[in-house]
Amino acid sequence: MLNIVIFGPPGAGKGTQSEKILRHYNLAHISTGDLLRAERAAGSELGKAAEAYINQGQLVPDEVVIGMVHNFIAHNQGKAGFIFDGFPRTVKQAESLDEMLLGFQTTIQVVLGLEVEEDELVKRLLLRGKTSGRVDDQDESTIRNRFREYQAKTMPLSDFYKAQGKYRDIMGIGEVEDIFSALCTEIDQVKVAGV
Ligand code: B4P
Repeated sequence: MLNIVIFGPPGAGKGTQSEKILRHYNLAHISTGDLLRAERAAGSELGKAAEAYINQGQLVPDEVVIGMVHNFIAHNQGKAGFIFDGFPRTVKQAESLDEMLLGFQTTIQVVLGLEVEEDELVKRLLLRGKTSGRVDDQDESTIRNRFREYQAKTMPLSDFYKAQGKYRDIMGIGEVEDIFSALCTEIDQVKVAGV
């Protein structure tokens, strides 16, 4: 199996690149952001609980997200692999993911970290906010709050995966196709090495 984590701050292009990677490598896509928004649209209890966190730019509690991901993996066995987009976002989530995958006799092969500076991210998210209808993309203070959450809780994950020898930095500024090609180069190296 080929299991990839795509990592980076809000607006770095995780969703954009995941769509391309999953088509190219025939993977199942787990975007916790999309799953949470679908729960909210369906009006489920989980979606209602998540809404306030998302709208304030905070992370949703670990146990909610971890349970959701476990269900997704269990219902998507038999795929060539998974691309994890926006998950894990805390060390607790990363540890749970390692355990979960072990239970399914597989592991993460590579973590691709998209590097984009904060001012560019704010521009991208405010632009998306004009058309996406996403409350968390509408104003700069919520967006800056998402960055604070990222710095405090998600950034430490890069060290977690560096310690496992799985982390790769990729420049996330430039043409979407060029970034995709840089990501594929890293993925192909891992595939050739048969990690
Ligand atoms: P997500 O849905 O994961 O949102 P994101 O980080 O904003 O998006 P992404 O980085 O994928 O950006 P995209 O490609 O779309 O999370 C939303 C919220 O859900 C979180 O704040 C949190 O509350 C909650 N949540 C989700 N997962 C969680 C978890 N595991 N634990 C706890 N809470 C969780 O790109 C953004 C924009 O940039 C797009 O408009 C795109 O067109 C543009 N863009 C992309 N690449 C570009 C490029 N190269 N150049 C110019 N623009 C580009």
